[in-house]
Amino acid sequence: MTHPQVEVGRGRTHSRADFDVVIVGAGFAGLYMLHRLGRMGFRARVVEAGNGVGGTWYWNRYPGARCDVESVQYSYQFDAALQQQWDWSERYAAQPELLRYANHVADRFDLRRDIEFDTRVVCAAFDEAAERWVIETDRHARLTATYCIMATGCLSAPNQPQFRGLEAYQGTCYHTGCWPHEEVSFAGKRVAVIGTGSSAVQSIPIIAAQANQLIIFQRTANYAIPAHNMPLSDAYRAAIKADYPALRARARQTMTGIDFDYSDALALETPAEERTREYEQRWQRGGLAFLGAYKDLMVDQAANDTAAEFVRVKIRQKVRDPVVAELLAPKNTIGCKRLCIDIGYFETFNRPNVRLIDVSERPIESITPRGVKVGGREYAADAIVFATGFDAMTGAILRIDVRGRSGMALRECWREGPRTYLGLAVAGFPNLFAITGPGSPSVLTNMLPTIEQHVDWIADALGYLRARGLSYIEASAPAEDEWGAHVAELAGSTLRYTCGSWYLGVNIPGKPRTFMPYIGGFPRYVTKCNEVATRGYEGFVLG
Ligand code: N01
Repeated sequence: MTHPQVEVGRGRTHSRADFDVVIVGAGFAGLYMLHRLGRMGFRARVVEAGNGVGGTWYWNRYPGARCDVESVQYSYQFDAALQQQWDWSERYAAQPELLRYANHVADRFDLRRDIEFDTRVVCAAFDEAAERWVIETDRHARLTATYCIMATGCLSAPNQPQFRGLEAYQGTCYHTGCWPHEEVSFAGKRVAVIGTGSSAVQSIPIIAAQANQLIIFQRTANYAIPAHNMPLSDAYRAAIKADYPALRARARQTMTGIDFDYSDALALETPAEERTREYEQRWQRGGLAFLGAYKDLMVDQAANDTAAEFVRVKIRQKVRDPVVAELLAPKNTIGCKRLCIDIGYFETFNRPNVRLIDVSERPIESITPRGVKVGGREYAADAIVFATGFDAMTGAILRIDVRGRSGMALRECWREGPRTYLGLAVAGFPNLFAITGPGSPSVLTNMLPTIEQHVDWIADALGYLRARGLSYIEASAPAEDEWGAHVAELAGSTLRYTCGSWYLGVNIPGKPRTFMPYIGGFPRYVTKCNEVATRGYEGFVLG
């Protein structure tokens, strides 16, 4: 293939790259990025490992998977007609509906023709001489592009702990993060679930209802707030649609980008009875807004203890066996790990076919050919479900061999923890962007608006460069250092360091302990991104 010579920034000429932009991943981030760039006339190509769109909702097909932000907000807002025409059926949409939505968006905006499915990017290297990215795939294809955008997701690299003996296990293994596409039935089976995070909390009640016997191996008990999921009425949907622009505007002003009721009151300045009433009201309403009850819950341990104890009391009321109830009652800071939203999770432990095995003191020794071994005892299982989470925030990017200037490996640059400017760009890696990368609010906010904000910012930046005949943008090292220090300073002021969460990378052996998301809240972050752009991409070097 021959490439015409094209003018690039500073009067340089190079042969034309295959694409202006290669986007890695066709989840909600990749789809919108492709749409935005297409509308701007950029030649963009998405490379996607799965054989369909949807990202998280393509892979996480485990029983009970659903969003924990209300569907009417866990949705795109970039297109008013889409927002008005799509009808969510439930308060928290289940995975099949979310996947239908992703497919609808791909079809509606005619995105599929620019997506290469069943293709995994294995390497992305910046060719300094030609000033372009060379992207290699597991199909031995080689694409070149001026810009490379990682839309690889924050929770998309499954964590499969390497238990001794796993390879000799004779039953069937599943991981919640890459569930089979065909129907899985646990009817009549003895099933083991390892892990009690959000994925386990969602899937355990459903697996328990099918299986002959279910054994859950819990290392750390988790807080869960009832979802009170329900079908949405036509009247409710109509009211939301009439209010959508205002609702979205209100959401943009909150720390999480979610329009719900945050109080400015302090737990420790509120009389105990009133506080309990407040917690009770939020418990009855259900969902993540529980932690919005008081402003000091995530910064003051004594304040946090009041909310934690409220939930522990609820767990003790729900679980009949006091020994099991005590094991299920978390002892750590509520909200330190991601809060779970449940549908009948704790009640499941009252079923006669369900057993809880505590592995907090005595870890799982091995997987035997017949099951799971703990404390010298084997628990037989026909199937094991690994609900063991993800190598979060950095895992999916680092599983690709990303190389910047002088062949510098991103894995090497991030050996002590991820370093980014705004979670969007990395010094030494020109023309590379991450959507919801480490150092941005991402997982602490509603992912859809957060994705849209990043996509819009990146698209605007590329438009800015093109309008000026430039084609080169790179985060400067001082800007990256300053941003990293700011992210770390804010994180240090909360209670988020008090537990071993995936936010900190503690769940992955050998991963550096760094609080990865930006904790300063959505409005503050957006203001900063806008200022950077308004000042001619301050902190970036353009050319
Ligand atoms: O993963 P997790 P997840 N031996 O890391 C345990 C999002 N999400 O897939 O806590 C024994 O939370 C581990 O134990 P511990 C959401 O943001 C959203 O459930 O490390 N146990 C933990 O119990 C969520 O936070 C939804 O001690 C081991 C579990 O496995 C994020 O994804 C639904 C172990 C992993 O929990 C991740 O959730 C699902 C070992 N060797 C997920 N290794 C929604 O509702 C790990 N564990 C939208």
